[in-house]
Amino acid sequence: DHTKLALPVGTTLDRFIMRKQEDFPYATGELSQLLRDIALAAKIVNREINRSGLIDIAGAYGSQNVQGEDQQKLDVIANIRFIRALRNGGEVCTIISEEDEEMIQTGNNQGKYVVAIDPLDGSSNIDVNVSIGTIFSIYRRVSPTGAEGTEQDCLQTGTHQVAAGYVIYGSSTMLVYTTGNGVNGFTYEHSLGEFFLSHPNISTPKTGAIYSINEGSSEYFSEGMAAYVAYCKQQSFSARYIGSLVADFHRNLLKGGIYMYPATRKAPNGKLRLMYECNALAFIVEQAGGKSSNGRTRTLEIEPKSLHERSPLFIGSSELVEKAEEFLAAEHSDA
Ligand code: P6P
Repeated sequence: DHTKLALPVGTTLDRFIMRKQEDFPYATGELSQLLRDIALAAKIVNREINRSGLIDIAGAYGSQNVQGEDQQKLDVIANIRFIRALRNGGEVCTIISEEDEEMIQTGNNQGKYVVAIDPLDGSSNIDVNVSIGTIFSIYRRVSPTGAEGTEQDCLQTGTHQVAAGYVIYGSSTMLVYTTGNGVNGFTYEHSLGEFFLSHPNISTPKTGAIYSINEGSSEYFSEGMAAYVAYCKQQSFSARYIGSLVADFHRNLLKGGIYMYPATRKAPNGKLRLMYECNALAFIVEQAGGKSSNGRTRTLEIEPKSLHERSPLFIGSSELVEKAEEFLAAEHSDA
């Protein structure tokens, strides 16, 4: 059998995908191709984001961008690029995107996969040069090939993901993903147009000293939520909240910590979307040894009811998530 080579740092993403495919004797290469299609779109979006500052300058003298086209918002551009890459790749029959109310049929009815994607989360941050990200989940379709994907194909629980990942467009651009055998991070070298393995086998610390939550909403926190935030302060944790989910998640994944977007009186199901934000990050964090829940139920086991449903999110170091769940449970037992 294949010796499970620990591929050296510096391996390209392409070689990594190829070598990992060899670990699956029956793999036919479609998922590998799909991952390559996503990486291609990420490179294109990365270039658009880096140019956006210039376009804005040009935009200051009218709404035209440097190509003389009508200036589109970056999340619209990212959505178009990822959908186009997935459509042209041929492996995906149906996409659900944060940017589109309805399922997107690619026309590849033989495609075996469905992708749920937030093409550019936190795009309100781009104008102020804060890191932003793409988040994606990949499922195998459950309906027979030869026809369009169905809502049932799209509304699978997170435990059915075959892969998930995110791109963070920050001080450097990284692609971090899992196919269920650990989490690996690749850093983009734009002068070569390649992603290189920089963070092999990411494992998140069991505990940490960082908590990420918007305390501007404290007036709307439940008792248990308020009690847990008070606990974090008693522990002298650092408050770190960038307001960009991928940036907050990525920092906590590497350093240890917890990100929370709770249910509040203002947002009874929280704000984040189950299918293309919570589930993807939950798969990644569990593969890295962390935890993710809605405060009570494991995120990956939440039964989706609609494409864009929201879910509260408590995600990060396992001991911090468990402690938050204890505080939230206490409020229910008192009630
Ligand atoms: P709030 C950005 O809009 C986003 O979807 C996440 O990236 C971020 O963590 C969260 O919402 C911020 O929301 O309500 O704290 O401004």
